[in-house]
Amino acid sequence: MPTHPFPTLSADEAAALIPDGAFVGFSGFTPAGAAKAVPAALADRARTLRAAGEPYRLRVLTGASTGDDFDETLAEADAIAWRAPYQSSRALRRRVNAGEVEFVDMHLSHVPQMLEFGFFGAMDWAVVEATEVTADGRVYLTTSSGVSPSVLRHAERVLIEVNRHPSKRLWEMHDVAILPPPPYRSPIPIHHPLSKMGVPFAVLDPAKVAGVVETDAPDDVAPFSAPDDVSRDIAGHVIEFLLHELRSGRIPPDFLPLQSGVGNVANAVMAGLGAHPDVPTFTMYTEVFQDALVDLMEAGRLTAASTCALTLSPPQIQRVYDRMDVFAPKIVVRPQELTNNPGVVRRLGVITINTALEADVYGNVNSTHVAGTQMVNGIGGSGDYTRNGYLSFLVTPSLAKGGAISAIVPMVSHVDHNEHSVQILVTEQGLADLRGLGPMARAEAVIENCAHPMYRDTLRDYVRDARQGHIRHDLGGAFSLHRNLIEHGHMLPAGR
Ligand code: 0RQ
Repeated sequence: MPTHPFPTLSADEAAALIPDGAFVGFSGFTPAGAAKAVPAALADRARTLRAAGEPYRLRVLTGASTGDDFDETLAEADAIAWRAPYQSSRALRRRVNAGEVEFVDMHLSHVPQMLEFGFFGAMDWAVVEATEVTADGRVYLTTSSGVSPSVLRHAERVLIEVNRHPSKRLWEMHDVAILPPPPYRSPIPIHHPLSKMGVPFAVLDPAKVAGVVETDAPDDVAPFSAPDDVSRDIAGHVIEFLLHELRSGRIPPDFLPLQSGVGNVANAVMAGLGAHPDVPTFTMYTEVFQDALVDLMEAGRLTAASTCALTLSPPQIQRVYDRMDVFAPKIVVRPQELTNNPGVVRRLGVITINTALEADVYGNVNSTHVAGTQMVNGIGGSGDYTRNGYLSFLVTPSLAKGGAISAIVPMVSHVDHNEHSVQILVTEQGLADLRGLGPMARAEAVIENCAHPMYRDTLRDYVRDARQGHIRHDLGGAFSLHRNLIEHGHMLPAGR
């Protein structure tokens, strides 16, 4: 029996309320906590209306990426006109790169405050997943916080998806706060990953609730595959370096909180750190709590985690739900303007590990655009952390596409993290510690330690023959590897 006074709607009835062109904020930070029933119904509505010759395309804002049943479904139905701030869907990526969807690639920490400042204009609708909504407007969020508290506050009308599947005890992990606009901001009272500063629910004006859609489904999170040799080698270099820093006293004996991006390399690093006998127990101040962390927390290796989302495959989230007495006191789920807050990341001294697509010999990093033009996913939270980390690692395999692509290039074809933010670059070949190095010493460290041997001569020649300056570049040849790739399918020059 519902405990709220709001009308219960079918997903189709809910979707019918949202008009063409609406600006809609959805819950979801990765597939965790994403709205599940209404997006599919919106995609159906778009297809039906298009068949009748009527347009139906929305402006879509979420916390970060979502699952296949959200972005993929909406993009396949051509129901998205504008999208921010991050995505990881094949169909949506295709439309973004074809120029059919306007995509705004943003630092995730900026999203809530941009809503608060009015930078996106008025938000028409919010669709947010919850375990419960109350008559007085408390919304108990599910497996992510993301941008949900902000869209609930700013949207003119709201639909709540009440999902029966997640544990009703998730509220014990949530800490919701929205920063007021400047100039009335006080210091953020987060001094430890488990500090709490808000309340365990989001709030809205109950008069805005148009209805509740009931669901009963887990998040669509795929389990991680076992790390491959390349991921294991990268993880090995990161761990060896962290141990060296610990022994040298540059990391305090009780360690510092860690952040790691999504993906198999990140998972391999975390699993490797947890298994290493010389690494002390540690904490995390991160945006995504992934599968490997459940094991580490159960084993007592990971003692506390602050996150924006519990991005866990169904078996792993079930383990959390089955032992809430163990997990709830050790995890805080926060909105993204706090998990990714530059000031807090710097205050806590977070060690950050994120993934690059390509890096140049001077340490600039491209995490988003293949050959400078083709969007992959977006910058996500990697910039929030990299710029402000105590130690900031960027990791990548040295080769892509069977060696046709070198991840180390003379000049990146797009810049997400510049040389001023990137401290340590790691591939399976080795690690370049760029701290305190000028451009020429950086180039040597990156080429000799990180580039794949088959590309080293080409990169050495580039630097040697480039125009003398503080940074050596040949503006005519800086993208010759990218040009080779486009012209004959391989970055190496003909004959090498
Ligand atoms: O393509 O799948 O077709 O083979 O890019 O590469 O090696 O599988 O690595 O899945 O970790 O993705 C940077 C995209 C890496 C991701 C990026 C091709 C490669 C493959 C994927 P295929 P891998 P990953 C936390 C922080 C930015 C956001 C971020 C990302 C595909 O990590 O989006 O860090 N990061 N957020 O073959 C052409 C190159 C290439 C290349 C790899 N140089 N040129 N293609 N590929 N390097 C998350 C949140 O913010 C929520």
